Amino acid sequence: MSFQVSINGQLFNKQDAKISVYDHGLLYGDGVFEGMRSYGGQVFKLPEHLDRLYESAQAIGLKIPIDKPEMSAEVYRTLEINQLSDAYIRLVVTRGSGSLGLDPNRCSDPQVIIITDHISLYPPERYQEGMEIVTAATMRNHSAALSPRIKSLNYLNNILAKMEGLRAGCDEALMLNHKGEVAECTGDNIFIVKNGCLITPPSDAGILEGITRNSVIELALQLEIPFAEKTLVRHDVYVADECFLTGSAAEVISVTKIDGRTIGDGKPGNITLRLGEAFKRLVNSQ
Ligand code: PXG
Repeated sequence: MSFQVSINGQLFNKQDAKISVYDHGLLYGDGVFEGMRSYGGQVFKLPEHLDRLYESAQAIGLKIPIDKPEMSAEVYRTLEINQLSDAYIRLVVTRGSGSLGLDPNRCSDPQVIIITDHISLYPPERYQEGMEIVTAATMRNHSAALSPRIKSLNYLNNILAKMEGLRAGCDEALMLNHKGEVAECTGDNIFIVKNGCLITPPSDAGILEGITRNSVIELALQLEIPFAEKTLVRHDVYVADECFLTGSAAEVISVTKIDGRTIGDGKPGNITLRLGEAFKRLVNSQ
């Protein structure tokens, strides 16, 4: 089935959904995006995703031509047209087409694109057995250069690290910040468990503050699992009892090996499993 894509509120067949080669989104990665999921027809944490999208746009001085209620309605309209209930949703806003020069003021037609499709997850055995990751040599963008809090169309930093992971035979790679502290993975946030305490790097470690991350923190509080935001270094991950990643695409996935070292007993840990199940209940209960 060919899904319909919404561009500025108009629907196009997938193969006809096109934007200009003069769009600064293409020429310079000048734009913002969100990756979201729907479960049973309900978009998980849509208001939070829209807040982050509009904040990313604000941070790069991009005025999104429609407001949040209009955006929300268009997301649901696109899902319904495509008869999708459990879906992956990619919201993209580009700077629009301009001249061949950096000046964003020469772009006057930001493009609002909504793509809905099936989700492509890691294979189920990855969830049961846990995944292996490696630390990438590519450091996470320095927040004073390009804040990782902006979910921009320029994802080369993450792609370069992802390539290192793939080259090592892994699906994800850990990225450190310029101080050598643990930041996050290329498209997921990272948590560890040590002596019963759940720990994740703080937002000033240079991370995208994931919406799944925030949901998992809330679940931990509800389940009375001790939690702390704390600066982590690679050593902390090496000696952790458990480790897992969170993201809209991955949900909650255990990490059982990093840089060739087995984490804990090499199996998804108890707290990871409890939070993974609680997260599943949460997304299905909406
Ligand atoms: N860090 C980075 C760098 C990300 O890109 C996350 C953490 C997790 O955030 P959320 O809000 O999803 O919990 C992300 C999310 C894709 C795709 O198709 C990317 C993400 C999410 C969904 C899809 O590339 N990145």
